[in-house]
Amino acid sequence: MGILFTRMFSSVFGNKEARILVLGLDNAGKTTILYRLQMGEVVSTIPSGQTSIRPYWRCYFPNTQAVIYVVDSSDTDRIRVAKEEFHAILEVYCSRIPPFYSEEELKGAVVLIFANKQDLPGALDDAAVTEALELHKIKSRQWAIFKTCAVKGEGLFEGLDWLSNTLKSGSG
Ligand SMILES: Nc1nc2c(ncn2[C@@H]2O[C@H](COP(=O)(O)OP(=O)(O)O)[C@@H](O)[C@H]2O)c(=O)[nH]1
Ligand SMILES: [Mg+2]
Repeated sequence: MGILFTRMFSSVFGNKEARILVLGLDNAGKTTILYRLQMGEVVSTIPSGQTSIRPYWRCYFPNTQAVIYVVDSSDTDRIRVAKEEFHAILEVYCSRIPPFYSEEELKGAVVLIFANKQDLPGALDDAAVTEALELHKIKSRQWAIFKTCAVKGEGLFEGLDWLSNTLKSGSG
């Protein structure tokens, strides 16, 4: 379900270290994206899939500045599951359960959504994914959605630019 990495490459993030959690259903394109971006340091891969492992994500959340949520925009059969997982993540992320959380740890966390696999026929566009994921329900957290095609590397840097600027502005 997720990949955690730190220290995104310098052209986007300067010398700053950022701790970022990449999440999404299996097959969404997470590994492809990280490979494409040649992310500095992939810290760990969280085993995918089952709802039962969801509690373990929490261990990765403290001091995470951003979540990148990757969606297979062509997988309309599972978009609803993707939505449920997404909101479950934000709920867990928002909750304040010692010893995992403090208000401080959560303050800066922003959310970048990649509407991936735009090259595939029938892929939902960014507006449709926004609707399907019910992104308007996100409260008091900065977010943005970008259309991507990870296999061609399209849209990824635009998304990371937004993330970088948002994190730099410190208002996330
Ligand atoms: N057509 C297309 N296929 C993609 C895209 N991104 C990833 N894939 C393919 O989707 C499959 C799953 O990708 P992967 O990165 O392993 O997904 P993960 O399970 O989220 O890590 C692989 O066969 C990728 O080549 C994309 O933008 N377009
Ligand atoms: Mg993977």
